[in-house]
Amino acid sequence: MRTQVGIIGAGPAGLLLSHLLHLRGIESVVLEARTREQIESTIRAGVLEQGTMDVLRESGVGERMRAEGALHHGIELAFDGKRRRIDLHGLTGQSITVYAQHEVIKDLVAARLAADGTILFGVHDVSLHGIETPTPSIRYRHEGEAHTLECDFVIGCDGSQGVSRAAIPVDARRDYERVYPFGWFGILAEGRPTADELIYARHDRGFALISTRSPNVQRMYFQCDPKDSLEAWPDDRIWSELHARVDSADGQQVIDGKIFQKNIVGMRSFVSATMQHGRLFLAGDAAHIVPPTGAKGLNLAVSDVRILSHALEIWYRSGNEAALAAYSETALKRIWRAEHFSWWMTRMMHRLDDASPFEQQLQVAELEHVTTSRTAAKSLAENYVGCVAI
Ligand code: RFL
Ligand code: PHB
Repeated sequence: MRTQVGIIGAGPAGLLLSHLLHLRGIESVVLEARTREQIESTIRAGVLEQGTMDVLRESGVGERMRAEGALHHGIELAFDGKRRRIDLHGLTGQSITVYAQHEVIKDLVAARLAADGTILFGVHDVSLHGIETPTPSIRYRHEGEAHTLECDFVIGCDGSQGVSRAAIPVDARRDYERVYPFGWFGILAEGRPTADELIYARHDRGFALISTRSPNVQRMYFQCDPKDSLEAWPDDRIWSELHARVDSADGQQVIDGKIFQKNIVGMRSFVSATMQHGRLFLAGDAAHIVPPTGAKGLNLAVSDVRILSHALEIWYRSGNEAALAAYSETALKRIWRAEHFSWWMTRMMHRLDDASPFEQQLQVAELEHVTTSRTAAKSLAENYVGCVAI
């Protein structure tokens, strides 16, 4: 089989890239290891920046997001028994939408299939060939048979566990990494929202986050040991931990409900630089990971493919390689900004077991500062909504 752009991975990066290329008249094929049902039901991110909403809307896949997503104009920071609001819209003129990542995936899959796009689900044994030549190819197995996809470019959108990054020789790239000694325990629960906006809570017992999915389904997380087991956390223990960490002294309480899903995720910061080698380009989690405290991962995947789709369009229209050659450098500026913000939020909000009582007081002092100084709050807000100058 032959196409113009071969894309590995049908996460938000791969699907959106395929969709944006199609709108620019460029053909692509997406190869995905999992089934359609699996990618459409995996629970992950929830917060879309204004820029992400704009791309989805402008490219014609924002209808359900607009109708079913919840527009939030602020977030709350809870610490020392109180809650303080960061007025995102008042400080930046921009807001965020809470709309689940797997709903974005459903919208993108539907758009690609409606346009007769090719997404092959359940492929395996994917390998990359000839990426240093003008005629790269991807070999894979699908429905028991071996195939080769020949293309002009290979785009690795296969997430943090994919095969694409490893195709860049080690002496041509540098990996930067930080692994955090804690994880997040995530739950989905039936019930009404605890508050109108997301609550990020710092407590001596550890971090907690109250998010939402719909008026009847709530998403909550709390800091845990990454090696903890789901069995160690019966529902009663989860609710008492969330109450202990989030309830405020003036009586505002987390609203309990029936828990129907539990998971534990580790926390890591990671950047692979470069994001390009020959005719291979990396986008999204394949190239970088942020801890979820800044809600940046999905938004970075979107900004990568937005830059890449423009650069590919220029190449196909004029043969000019300058934008493609600048892709890695252009994308990495925004990525490092998000890496710093995500690390900073993580460090400010989590219980750090190696922190001295002095450093713990510094966390509270920093929270007091970002919630009382307009300048500091504005910096947090600009980073959170994604409109910071880079
Ligand atoms: P994905 O979504 O991991 O998709 C990669 C796809 O590639 C497939 N794949 C392969 N296919 C073929 N051959 C192979 N060899 C393959 N290897 C892998 C996989 O099956 C998969 O379908 O990467 P992508 O597209 O770069 O998207 C990145 C985002 O998914 C990720 O950054 C976010 O979910 C991170 N994240 C958040 N981001 C936000 O912007 N806002 C948030 O509120 C937010 N919350 C979160 C998050 C991530 C979380 N977890 C689970 C780490 C909350 C959590 C708890
Ligand atoms: C979520 O709703 O899943 C979510 C929200 C904010 C974050 C991370 C995850 O920072």
